[in-house]
Amino acid sequence: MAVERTLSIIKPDAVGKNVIGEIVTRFEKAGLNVVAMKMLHLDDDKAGGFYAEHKERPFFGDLVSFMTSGPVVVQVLEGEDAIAKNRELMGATNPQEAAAGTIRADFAQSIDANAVHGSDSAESAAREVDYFFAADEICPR
Ligand code: RTP
Ligand code: MG
Repeated sequence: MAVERTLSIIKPDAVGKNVIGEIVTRFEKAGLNVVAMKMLHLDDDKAGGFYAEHKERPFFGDLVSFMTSGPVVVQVLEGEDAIAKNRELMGATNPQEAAAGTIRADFAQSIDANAVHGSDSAESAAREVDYFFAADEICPR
């Protein structure tokens, strides 16, 4: 399996619950390395551009409001099969459908306030990492 990079966001609900460290620990214990990390408070343009693929969806306005409601932590995770591994650790989008022991099952409230984002494909990962990080902000081990 190939070493990949994926973009992770700890969303405003999880930052507000003070579980940044608990979430990062799950990545580290699963063998994913944090190779870039920063805290940001997104504005409408930055959040809307990030979720541009969902612009026509009925939930887009709520999604942007939620993602700008407080600070987020954006990270680049690197490791074997990182994209799928991160999605597995996150659990289903709707926390009520998320498998026991996943981040969303343990920390998320609702389909809107669902604790984390993770890139869903190699193409999204490349775009999303570039969206938040310059090359010299990424520190491979
Ligand atoms: P994310 O992009 O945040 O990692 O989440 P995801 O891949 O699991 O889900 P996605 O389909 O990309 O949707 C992005 C975010 O939009 C909200 N959403 N609401 N009300 C709804 O039906 C609905 N569907 C999606 C969720 O907060 C989801 O994380
Ligand atoms: Mg998505």
